[in-house]
Amino acid sequence: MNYKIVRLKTTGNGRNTASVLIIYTGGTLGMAYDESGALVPFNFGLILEKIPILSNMNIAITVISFPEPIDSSNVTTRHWKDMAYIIYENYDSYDGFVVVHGTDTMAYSASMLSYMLKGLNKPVIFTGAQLPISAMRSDARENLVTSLEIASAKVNGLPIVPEVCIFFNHMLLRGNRSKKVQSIHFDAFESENYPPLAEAGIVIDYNTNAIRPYKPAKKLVNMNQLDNNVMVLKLFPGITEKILDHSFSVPGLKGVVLETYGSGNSPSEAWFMKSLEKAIKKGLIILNVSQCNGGRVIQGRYETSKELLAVGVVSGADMTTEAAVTKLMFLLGQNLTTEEIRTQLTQSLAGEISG
Ligand code: ASN
Repeated sequence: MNYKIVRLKTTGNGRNTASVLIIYTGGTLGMAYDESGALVPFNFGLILEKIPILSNMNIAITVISFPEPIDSSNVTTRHWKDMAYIIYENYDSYDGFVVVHGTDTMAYSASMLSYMLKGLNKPVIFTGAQLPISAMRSDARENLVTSLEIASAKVNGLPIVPEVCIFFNHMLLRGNRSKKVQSIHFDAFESENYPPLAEAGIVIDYNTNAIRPYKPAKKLVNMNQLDNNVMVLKLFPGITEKILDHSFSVPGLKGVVLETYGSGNSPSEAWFMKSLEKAIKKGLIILNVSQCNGGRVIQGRYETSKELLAVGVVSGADMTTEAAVTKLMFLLGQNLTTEEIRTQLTQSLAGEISG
């Protein structure tokens, strides 16, 4: 693929304490107004013109751009493979990575990368902005500058945050625990079921107890086999048998994330349970996550979820939908048996689920 690579001239060049690779995929952060007033992706290699302060950082910064920057609503499995490939190929040459990405699907991409980059021991910080970099009140500068600082932060020569995260509006969150919750305000992301990994105020205050520890001797493996024959089905009062049955019989469908109510509840009517049971017997994997942002699925807590357990629905516990659907695609791509996938769905691959 035809990536554009640009080394930025930072003052520290030669005396830099760390090196970071920025992977520019697109999104609002990297947009600027053209002559007609429309927002278009700008040449990210010229980022120093937009944020001159970057040149004062003691970090050697390299930018690699997707040939065609995308709005993150257009992200596909191919883009995840590209991101993972770029990190894998450049892994030994940099202390950390910043992925500039649109906010709309950032939580999906960060979740997927956390599974694909097995054995990761370096920071991979996703960031973006609610307002384009050229807008007067843009949040782009703060988000990008602090992400670079976090991606290069070390203590005793070891990275402070050796995992895939999202940095946005002063908060560093575990990527596979995050969710976009705001489309207007600057605090776009939340991680309801896991504490923030850091908060950036006058200093960056790291929550070391919550951060995945550095694992000596771990080697990075690029697990790039994915299978996207999956879907997310959100329950709503009034859902019909026909809709459910048809959804489960989509040719090639292998896995469904079922978004249930509250702590994992669903209608308990016979036709509903029969439809699930039939689908599971056919080999479909159905994973139960809650429509609530906080809390967890506890199958069997209420009468209305007891039967889900009995028919073989897998509990997604406190996983987000974003972490769940990407985990299904990831596990389905790994040549595992249905039973192995069902088991691994309930276990933590990269800190996405509580034990
Ligand atoms: N539509 C944009 C995107 O996700 C939204 C943003 O980045 N704020 O690419």
